[in-house]
Amino acid sequence: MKRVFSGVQPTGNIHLGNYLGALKQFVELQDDNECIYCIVDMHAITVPQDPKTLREHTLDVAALYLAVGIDPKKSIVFVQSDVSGHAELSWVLTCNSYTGELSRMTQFKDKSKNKESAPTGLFTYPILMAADILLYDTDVVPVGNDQKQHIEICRDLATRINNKYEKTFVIPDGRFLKEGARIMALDDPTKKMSKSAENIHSRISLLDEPSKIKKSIMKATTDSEGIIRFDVENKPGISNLLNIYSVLADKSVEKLEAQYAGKGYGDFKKDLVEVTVEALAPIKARYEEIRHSDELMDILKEGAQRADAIAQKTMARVKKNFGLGLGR
Ligand code: ATP
Ligand code: LTN
Repeated sequence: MKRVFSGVQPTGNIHLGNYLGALKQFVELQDDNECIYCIVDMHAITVPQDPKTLREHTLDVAALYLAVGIDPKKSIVFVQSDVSGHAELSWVLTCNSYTGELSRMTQFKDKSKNKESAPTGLFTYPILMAADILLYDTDVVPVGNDQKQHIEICRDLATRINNKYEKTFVIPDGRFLKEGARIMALDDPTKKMSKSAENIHSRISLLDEPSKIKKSIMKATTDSEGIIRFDVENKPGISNLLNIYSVLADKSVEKLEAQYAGKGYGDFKKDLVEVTVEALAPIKARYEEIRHSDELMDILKEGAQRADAIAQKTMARVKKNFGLGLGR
């Protein structure tokens, strides 16, 4: 059995992109692997957060994890800040990293662009992420393509430390999404669907009402050709919608093209609204059931205890190999 670890930030608006790109894989992996899924609230505070909202969003993501099918009997689900090893290991890794390699991270460059000064946490974000992964002797990290650089720096840090000190860490592999599986924004299909985009119709959030889903899909940008054909280059809008339809209805894009031959975008979109509402309804129902329950709190508490037991073992090994503490 391989150990799988991944995390999602509690920043609200979990959307179809997050679901199809990340959460769906999490669910599929739990049958054949030992999975640990985290809500990375300490990553969220790399940018300013309102404390109340942050906690609500943390519980929202936790409930969504369970609602999409992550099973706490199979997987460990917990909140990052509930296990102190993340912050501890992060410091040890920080002392073995270079400002040069962190400066090359595109996420940092993007997020600090045009700012006079950037928060240090934004700069060291990849180190905390490496700590998340290495703390659990992780073999596989399922993430979106945008995280490739972060996985690479995690592997570099682990290799560097293993070469310098006794072998301390397992070197993890990223499990990246196929390029085609990236869900694009509905209003601008050249950009990825994103939590932070201002236009709410650019995304479909997992908890959107049917009327909102309808509006967003009917408004989605297409092209003037009027033919339902998959062609990302020339028809990014309709290709994105075909992609969404295909995964939600579990039908191949070719089948859909055949099914909609001679039909217009209006018909296609109407059906996609139905497919989407139907796919999200059980997720929403389960979410409502569990979001404010004691069950959710119990699952997260138990998850943190199980995660902490693994984390403590790793930290004992790290401290021994680095000569930290009393050594007993
Ligand atoms: P933002 O949209 O504000 O940049 P995010 O949606 O990427 O944030 P994260 O918490 O960083 O939010 O991502 C959670 C997971 O969802 C990651 O594995 C990420 O790669 C994946 N993901 C995010 N957006 C998409 C998308 N449009 N298509 C596919 N996967 C996505
Ligand atoms: N940076 C990731 C979230 C994240 C993560 C992790 C993913 C934080 N720690 C550890 C995998 C493993 C993101 O923005 N998607």
